[in-house]
Amino acid sequence: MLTPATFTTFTDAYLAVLRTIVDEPHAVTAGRGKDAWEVPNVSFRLTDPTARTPYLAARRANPVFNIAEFLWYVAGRDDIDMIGYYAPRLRQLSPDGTRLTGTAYGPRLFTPGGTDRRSQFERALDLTVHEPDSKRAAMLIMRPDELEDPHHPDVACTLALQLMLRGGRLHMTGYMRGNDAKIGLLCDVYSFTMILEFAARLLRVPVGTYTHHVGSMHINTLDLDQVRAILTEADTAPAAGPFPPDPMPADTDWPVIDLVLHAEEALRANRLPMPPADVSGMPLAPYWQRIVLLLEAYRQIQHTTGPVTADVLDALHPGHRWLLTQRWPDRVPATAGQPR
Ligand code: 5HM
Repeated sequence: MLTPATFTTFTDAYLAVLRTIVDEPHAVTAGRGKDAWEVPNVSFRLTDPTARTPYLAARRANPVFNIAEFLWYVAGRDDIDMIGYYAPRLRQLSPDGTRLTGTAYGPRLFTPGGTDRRSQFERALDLTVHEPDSKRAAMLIMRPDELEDPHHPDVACTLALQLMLRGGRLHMTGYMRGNDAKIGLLCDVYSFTMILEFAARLLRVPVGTYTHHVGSMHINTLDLDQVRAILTEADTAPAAGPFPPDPMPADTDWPVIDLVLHAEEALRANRLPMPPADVSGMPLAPYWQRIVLLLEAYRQIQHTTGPVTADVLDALHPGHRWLLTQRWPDRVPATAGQPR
């Protein structure tokens, strides 16, 4: 069998990867202050890359960070100001306290450069349009110069993302030198499949499959107990949901992203609240209005005290509500986590 194991949803792939490492680690690695259990050369394929969210209470995933990381990437940003607001731990990776290097894939993928003044993303999209069977639509992320300093705190873990238009559908392949299976895997597959879905909307073609190849798939030993709890929950607890699918609207384009980024910046700076009554007047599809409201919920968590307001929680995607309840139980009442 030369092609990877195939799963419909990311949840199934995530649990299979975690279980394989916990049950059959090939190596115990030490390095850069972290011991880890490792299985080298892991690959999987997702047939529905839009089913990208595992609803696992023990994982305590942060849906706000996931969407913010996608927005940070497509905005071509590398600043700690934006991403550190959603994930304070990333501040430690910044050599100068203001910018991230390897972790910031945005400038490498989305900032125009070179003699043609296009981004890698634009070139990859153009290739898939003008040469539909192209094998060249690869966007490179890790750079050779990142290894010049062997002690650099932040070297990109992703080597490349490749787009392939096949059978009328847009597929993506992600190639990573290393992936933290508990934390990074979930966030990386989330943002890469969002980039795939956005690219498919821009090209007006359906989303195909997402395939993930990783050189070193590992779990830090400090995370092993939590991973065992995640696996026990998957084996024994009733599954959360089901939550409705949430496809990105067909008319999503750069002006839509710019509007969402504008709202993101205002909310992060706590310039103004954005209650549903105001957001419903924004020229955005309900999907993107719900994303703005998720960022509003996070503004309340960061900048106010007390429970997140019911009007905002009621307007969210029920899966997002459920995840917020798991992550911030003291700020998001459990009843708000149930689909209504
Ligand atoms: O020593 P190294 O540079 O590989 O440490 C980076 C750690 O962050 C590894 O565990 C790597 O797998 C994880 N990581 C990830 O899973 C890092 C990045 C940033 O590029 C990422 N996913 N996107």
